[in-house]
Amino acid sequence: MIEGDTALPQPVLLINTNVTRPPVSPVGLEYVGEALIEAGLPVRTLDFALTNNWRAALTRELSQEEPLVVGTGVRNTDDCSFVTRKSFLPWITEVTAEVRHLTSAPILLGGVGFSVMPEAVLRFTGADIGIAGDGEEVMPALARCLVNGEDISHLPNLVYRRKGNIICNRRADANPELFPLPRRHLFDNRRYEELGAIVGIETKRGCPQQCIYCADPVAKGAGVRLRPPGTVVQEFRDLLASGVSWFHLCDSEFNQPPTHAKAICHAIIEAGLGNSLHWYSYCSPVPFDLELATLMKRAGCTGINFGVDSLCDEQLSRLGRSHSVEDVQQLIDIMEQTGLDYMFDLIVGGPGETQTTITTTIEAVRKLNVPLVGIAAGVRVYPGTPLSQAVAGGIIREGLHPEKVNRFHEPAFYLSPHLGDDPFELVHELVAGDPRFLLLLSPDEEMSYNYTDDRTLSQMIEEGARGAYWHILSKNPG
Ligand code: B12
Repeated sequence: MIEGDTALPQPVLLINTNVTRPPVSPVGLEYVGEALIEAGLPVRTLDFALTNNWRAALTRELSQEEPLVVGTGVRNTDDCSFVTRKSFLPWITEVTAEVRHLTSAPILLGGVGFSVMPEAVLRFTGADIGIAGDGEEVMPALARCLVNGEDISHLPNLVYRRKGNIICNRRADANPELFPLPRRHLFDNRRYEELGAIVGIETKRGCPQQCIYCADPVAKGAGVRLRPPGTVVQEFRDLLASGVSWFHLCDSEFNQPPTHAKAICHAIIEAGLGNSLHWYSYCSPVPFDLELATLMKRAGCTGINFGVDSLCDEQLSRLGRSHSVEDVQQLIDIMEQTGLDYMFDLIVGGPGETQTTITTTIEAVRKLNVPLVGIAAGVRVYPGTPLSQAVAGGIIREGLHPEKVNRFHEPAFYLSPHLGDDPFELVHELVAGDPRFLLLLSPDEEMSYNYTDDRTLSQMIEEGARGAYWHILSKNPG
């Protein structure tokens, strides 16, 4: 409870704005909401993904009781596809304006998308405050300050407006061992599963890898912070009890570090949950071994998405990856022995990529008989990454789309200028209709694996398909 307070403070309103289909459940909002409840602060929720008329729902909600603050989730800034470059920020701005029209409560943003580029998002959307990075510790502290009318400028992770400027406070990564146990009752996860979502759950936070393009160390921190396996198992149990059995781990890479991944699998197996759960995860190609793959399978893992990026060693090293093509060959052997379904994600068009390196990669996919491969052509340039630093430092001058990457709210991409006149045609020619290749295109294009409002995927889900979206698409007869 808030010390010295007897009357219950106004509630914090948390809104899920992630409305694309198939849906993705708002795990981040649940985690911050549960931290508020644990601190004795009342929480109300509104889920635009599960309502037909978001304006009416918002008006109804805000006419009931003035909230302390309106927390609006920014799960994605855009779809990260070079082809579509669909930004979600105009949508968040529209929501922010409507909230502003209906209440004088401050508008607070947060979420993984927000954390990738907090300053740009706060500026663009017109919101008042944001939390960049972990929300569990700072959210209750912020709410307390707002209840007591205290200054917020000392709080870590806050981004806020002062005298026409945007101030970004220092980042402080929280320790998941101190988080309250998420009970996962704040949003309707069961309804999400009915609509084909695979419900998110974390076993750790942060990513120590140095991939030059990746936003995960920016949004989540480069230091890995582990959750105790017992609390992860309890969260699985609670979700199972609420009728959910399909999951996607929200770790950047489940196998970083492998010791923790194994400990999580052991805990699930020992709790007797291995046969009740179906879960998917992202993994990096190294470190990975047969013991881990076997444990993952026994613990209910149904499929793995490996961030392989390229099957050309020189390109892997330019992307800052620590694995080699030989490592990937060993990985394939392990996966074949275990019989777990998997896919590889590739990135085409990074710095130094040429027609030759792409051809080498696609040929290796066929030679190694990789069952399913997703290709993203064009690399998203995120602020705070080595790639964006190379752009800012003038090391990279060509290949930028748009040509000037200075307003990060517009999705900006790098595509190697050494790929001929039509890099997309080149990729199409190389994959030549081979159904094992999915491409990051517009959601409804043939072979696309852009999950934001993909009708084929939604249709397959409506007909009963379940699982990770790549897994469902891999079974698409068309
Ligand atoms: C797992 C995952 C998926 C799974 C989701 C499965 C599931 N059930 O969750 C799948 C494969 C479906 C997927 C799809 C997509 N994904 Co994805 N995904 C992730 C991943 C790995 C985890 C996201 C997550 O839930 N994290 C865990 C939660 C707890 O973290 P969090 O949201 O940050 O929450 C914390 C704080 O931010 C804060 N917080 C959260 N919400 C709020 C709200 C308020 C008001 C406040 C104050 C605080 C707050 O508190 C939380 C606890 O500390 C991230 C990368 C990463 N490592 O995070 C990419 C990531 C989010 N995805 C990304 C993208 C691009 C997509 C797609 C658009 C790809 C596509 N074109 O299809 C789709 C979007 C689908 C959709 N409708 O959202 C990008 C987004 C980048 C961006 N520019 O915004 C990321 C960052 C990957 C990357 N590095 O590029 N994804």
